[in-house]
Amino acid sequence: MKQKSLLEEETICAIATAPGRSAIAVLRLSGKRALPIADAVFRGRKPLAVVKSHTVHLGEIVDPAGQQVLDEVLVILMKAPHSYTGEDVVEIQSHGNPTLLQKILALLIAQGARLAEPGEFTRRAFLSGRMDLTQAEAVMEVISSQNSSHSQWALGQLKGRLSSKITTLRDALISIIAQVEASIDFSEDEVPLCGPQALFVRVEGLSSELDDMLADYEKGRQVRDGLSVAIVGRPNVGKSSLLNLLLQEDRAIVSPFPGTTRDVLEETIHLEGMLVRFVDTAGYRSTENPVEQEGILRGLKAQNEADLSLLVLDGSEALSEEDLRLAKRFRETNKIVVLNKADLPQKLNPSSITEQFSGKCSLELSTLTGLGLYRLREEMATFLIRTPEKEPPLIALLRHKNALQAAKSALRRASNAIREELSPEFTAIDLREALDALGEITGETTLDEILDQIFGEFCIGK
Ligand SMILES: Nc1nc2c(ncn2[C@@H]2O[C@H](COP(=O)(O)OP(=O)(O)OP(=O)(O)O)[C@@H](O)[C@H]2O)c(=O)[nH]1
Ligand SMILES: [Mg+2]
Repeated sequence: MKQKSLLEEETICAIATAPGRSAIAVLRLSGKRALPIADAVFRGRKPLAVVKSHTVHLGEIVDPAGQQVLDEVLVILMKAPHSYTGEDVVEIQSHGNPTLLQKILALLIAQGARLAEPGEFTRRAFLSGRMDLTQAEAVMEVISSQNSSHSQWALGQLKGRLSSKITTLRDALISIIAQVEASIDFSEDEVPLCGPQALFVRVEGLSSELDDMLADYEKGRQVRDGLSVAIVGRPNVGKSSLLNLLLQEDRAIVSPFPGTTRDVLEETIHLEGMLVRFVDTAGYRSTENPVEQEGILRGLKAQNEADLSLLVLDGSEALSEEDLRLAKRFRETNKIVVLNKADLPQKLNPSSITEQFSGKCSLELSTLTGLGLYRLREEMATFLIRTPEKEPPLIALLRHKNALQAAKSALRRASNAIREELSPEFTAIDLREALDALGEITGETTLDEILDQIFGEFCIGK
């Protein structure tokens, strides 16, 4: 990605709507020459150069070379600085035909516009100060969100929930730094300074605010990534059959041969309005086969990361060594034991199994007849639906978590320096490091490579 100054010289264009046929599609132009470029191909009642900002105009797209009319369009004009990018922006609403769109795009490029890179419109919005980095990231989150709590969270971030929190923290930190730096340059007789004890309390106060935000990360991650349920158990108990039953489709291979599933298989379904990712895993057993061993390891990893696990047993058989060994690997509370094959004569009893396996509950199921499915769905929903938080979590992105942790370590070093009564220069260095780490979240101190990475994940046209 080029430097800011060069970037701003160029006018960019892109198709902003999804590929394929649609009733209407949108092409976007942004930059210093957006108006003249659009005027060269647009024939309306008046040239765009003379109309007011934030107005809509009906007209035609005409190839300036042969004067051929390509389409009837609506053009929306948003002049700098009151536009998404902060630059002059023209949006062309044409008919949603891919060939036609490519032709209009080619006309804009022939007039001097350049095809935008992924996320370049939003990057310009960030560079011109229309939004900070957390808000730019939120744009992508709004587009990619798959459930209502994720989109609500993303919208909050877009409106600046996280930015304003980080700004408050940075302001508090700047005021502490000012105190420390004043104590380097002046004596207490010259300016009123707060003593080391008061300084220590202020740094610790900030540090505990960072702790609160970090504690929210796991909740935030769940809001963003959705919930996951791992289906685990020894071979042949019916895990893949259960996945197929939940999905109501023949997704995973089912066979009477133990060791059929070798890799993790993931599919998402709606459960009481929540999106839940179900992960079918390889049957757990001792094996010399390296492929199967790898599959089992992946299954255990999925189980560790899952919000809930379904430990599947074969109710028609006595408990085996493998059932018992696997049960030991579980955290106490996050499993439901499923006694499958309830259509066959039973050897296991649900209530004694719940006790023995310290699970949340045990229930009988037959993937063959569907018996017990309704209750299983109910139990999973009760487990997974938590009372909605009054305040959605502030952080959900790993990048934010890492920066907060870096800020926190720097604050810890600053606290130690104050407690040990080291020279204030040391405290000032640590506090400045914390300030930079917080600035990375909002984009004040973010390296170009990181910006490239963030905006590179956007779609073209956004
Ligand atoms: N009678 C009966 N048979 C079942 C039931 N569920 C699964 N089976 C049978 O049990 C066998 C194993 O089923 P799978 O779903 O492949 O078992 P799995 O746990 O995924 O096995 P691996 O992938 O080898 O770990 C198949 O022959 C299924 O038809 C059930 O509820 N009742
Ligand atoms: Mg299987």
